[in-house]
Amino acid sequence: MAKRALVTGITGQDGSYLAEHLLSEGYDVWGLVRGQANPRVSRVRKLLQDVQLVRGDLLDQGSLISAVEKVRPDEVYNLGAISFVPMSWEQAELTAEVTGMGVLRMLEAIRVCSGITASRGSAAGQIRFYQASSSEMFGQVRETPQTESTPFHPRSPYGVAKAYGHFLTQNYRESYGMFAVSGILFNHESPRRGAEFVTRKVTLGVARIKLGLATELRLGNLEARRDWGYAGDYVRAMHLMLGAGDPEDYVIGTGRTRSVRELVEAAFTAAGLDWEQHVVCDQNLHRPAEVDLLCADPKKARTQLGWEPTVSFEELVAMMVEADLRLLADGHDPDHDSSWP
Ligand code: NDP
Ligand code: GDR
Repeated sequence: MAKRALVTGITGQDGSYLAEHLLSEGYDVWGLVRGQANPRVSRVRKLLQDVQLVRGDLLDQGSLISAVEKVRPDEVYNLGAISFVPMSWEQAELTAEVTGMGVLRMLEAIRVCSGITASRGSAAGQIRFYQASSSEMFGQVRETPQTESTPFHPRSPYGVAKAYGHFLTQNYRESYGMFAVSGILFNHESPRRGAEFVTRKVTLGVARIKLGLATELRLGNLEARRDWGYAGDYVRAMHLMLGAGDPEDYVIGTGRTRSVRELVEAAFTAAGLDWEQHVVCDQNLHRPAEVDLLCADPKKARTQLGWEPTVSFEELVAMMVEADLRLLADGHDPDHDSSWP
């Protein structure tokens, strides 16, 4: 019998890559979709024809119980979240509800559907749970590089909500013996990255300038440093974590850190442009509290899971610039329509 996976956040960047990976591994993949007429659902149907969809919302406990009852998954990947950090200051309560409390609701749905109580632990055949935790939990970092045991100091309502979900996942593992793991993933990008995140904003900006559709690109803090990798590599790590012998948490990243300025230089250079002619620094795009430096130590994932990233920073930037040049040349623009490369 094929294994069944239920993926929340199927309409997002990671949901699409994870679904493709699990399908290639022979899984029956179910995606949780929300809303009455969610426009992103048609993109999923086009891109991921073999994925089955089930309705549900991380804000609605009953809907998650119904989804778990219907799908009867072997594995649940909780990728759904309000994931754009600046939005978490504007809608802090919603972020806490979706990104933080949503984890509780999903874990409770699994617990209730599996008949697990404090006195009756999980039996064989239990549902395995993956939580999409984030390097944003490290925030104002206490050490570099960051490992599984680096203390958290989140700098945004998003980071705080992720820290809640992370500790709750550990707590359900310890309280109920659930196979619940947390992947502490550093920034990962792709041609499917949302246009609001800095990598995609830059590669789309470069493509617009190259094609004569724009002359400038407005950005915030160019000095922030991130450990950027390729999303296709990172979803493999999620799957490996749920296939491991024991439920443990892992840091996933490349171990190299670059500034936003270096990202900008690489992307403009890939298109044969001089970034200093086009980039405008805009104070309005700076954050109330910034995460200045992130750099992963992925040693545990390498030694215990055999996980390695395969795409370098330079290859990633070139891949995204090329994809956006093609997309815009074909007359599509993610800021104006819902096409998805
Ligand atoms: P995206 O922003 O691309 O996708 C977020 C997904 O969450 C969308 O499918 C969205 O669905 C869904 N969602 C939002 N609100 C709800 C809700 N109320 N109920 C159910 N689903 C909801 O994120 P990514 O794919 O980049 O990231 C996946 C996860 O990994 C997120 O949890 C993110 O916080 C985390 N993460 C991401 C990293 C990265 O670099 N990409 C790094 C570390 C962690 P809809 O279409 O309906 O809005
Ligand atoms: P991040 O990603 O906040 O790290 O969260 P983002 O790409 O939004 O920002 C990275 C860094 O770039 C700086 N920056 C800008 N960012 C954006 N979005 N737009 C700009 O114009 C701009 N100018 C400079 C930011 O200040 C920041 O320092 C991502 C999300 O995917 C989270 O969900 C995930 O948990 C973390 O990565 C790991």
